[in-house]
Amino acid sequence: LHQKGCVIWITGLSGSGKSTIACALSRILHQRGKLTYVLDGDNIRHGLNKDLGFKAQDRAENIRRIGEVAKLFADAGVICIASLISPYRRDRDACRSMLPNGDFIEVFMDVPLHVCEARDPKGLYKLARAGKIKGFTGIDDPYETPIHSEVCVLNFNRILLIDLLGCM
Ligand code: GGZ
Repeated sequence: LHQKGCVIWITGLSGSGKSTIACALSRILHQRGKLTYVLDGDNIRHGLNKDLGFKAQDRAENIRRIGEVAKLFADAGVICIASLISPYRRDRDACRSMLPNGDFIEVFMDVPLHVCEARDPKGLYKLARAGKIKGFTGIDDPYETPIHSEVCVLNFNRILLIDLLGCM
């Protein structure tokens, strides 16, 4: 296998479509003969990171660990797709700085809160609004919008995705 690894870091609110795009991206790259691996925040919180909650410090540690694992995958020549809310700029930038220039591709799911909230696939926004989940991103916890992301996804469809990845 002669493939250079990298990290594609997908950030955005809950319900913004991070996992969907991560899966689609992985499938398309596979079809092109690339080796990929998806690290999904929500999944990893059930295993490697099951000791972590949602306070700023725990989110920072969640992101740090996933950043380290993603770097290992990239070192092994895998295109690692990390999909996490990763709400703090400094945590995302810390992951970026672990990789050589150009090997960390930040993808911002630029979906407004009201759209995510209307989707509410798991009913979590409803619970957050009712005060049954405290510190929910976008409701009573911050999300720091990326300023220098490589890719900004406003409206996801398969064609757009293929265009974006034309260079891979
Ligand atoms: C945000 C929360 C919270 C709180 C549970 N805030 O959309 P989901 O449901 O399926 O994925 C979200 C996931 C967030 O985990 P991450 O590892 O991506 O977050 S971070 O990068 O900030 O560490 C959401 C669910 O967990 N969830 N409580 N309070 N999202």
